[in-house]
Amino acid sequence: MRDRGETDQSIVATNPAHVIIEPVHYEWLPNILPTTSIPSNDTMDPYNKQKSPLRPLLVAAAAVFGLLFVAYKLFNSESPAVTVNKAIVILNGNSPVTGTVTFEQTSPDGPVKVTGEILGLSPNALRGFHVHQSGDLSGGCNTAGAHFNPYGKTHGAPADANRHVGDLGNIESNGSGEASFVFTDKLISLNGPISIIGRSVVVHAGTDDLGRGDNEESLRTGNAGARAACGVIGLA
Ligand SMILES: [Cu+2]
Ligand SMILES: [Zn+2]
Repeated sequence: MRDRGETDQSIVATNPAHVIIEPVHYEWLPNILPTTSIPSNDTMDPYNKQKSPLRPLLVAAAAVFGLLFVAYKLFNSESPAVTVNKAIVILNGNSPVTGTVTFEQTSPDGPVKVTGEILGLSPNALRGFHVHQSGDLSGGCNTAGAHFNPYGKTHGAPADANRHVGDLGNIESNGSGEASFVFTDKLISLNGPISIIGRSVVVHAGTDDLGRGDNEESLRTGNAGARAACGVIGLA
């Protein structure tokens, strides 16, 4: 009995199945269970986006929005259009003539309203009144250049189709040598490529014949004579 019992115990202790099975059984169980149960848990995990089928769509949408934003910024980077509504000229020169002229334009393509108060003129006279090419008065009114003529026309009256843009005709003084006037002109502009801003206004010592003088100078200057006063057309 004693021998048998000892033999039985040694057999049990050295039984390979008994030794191996126990540790293997506990190691495999947790390895198998998680891998088979993870997929359902994974799709419900909001922080694990690596496996989300929406991820490529989100990336594509972000890229499209980014490109649209850049394109929008590029198209809107041009400077905003500024409309000039009013300009002013202070007239002075080598004569007793002084004055102030304002130009007003309510829309960039609309007519311009011209308002003036000029003193020191000959009494009851018509005096040539023009926009000249340049605002450079460094040499007095003589460096203001010719009549502003961006279309290469000949000199004329304000109502003529053929006229310099700068041809504003004559102003008329009263018995005290003062001229107060308001008129509108459709050709001059404070805006766009032929704006008169930065150019000059000249009041002449003589009368503008409006191109009807039947001579060459009439079609250039209207024979308006010397330049009595001038001023640069500035923003008001
Ligand atoms: Cu002139
Ligand atoms: Zn002219």
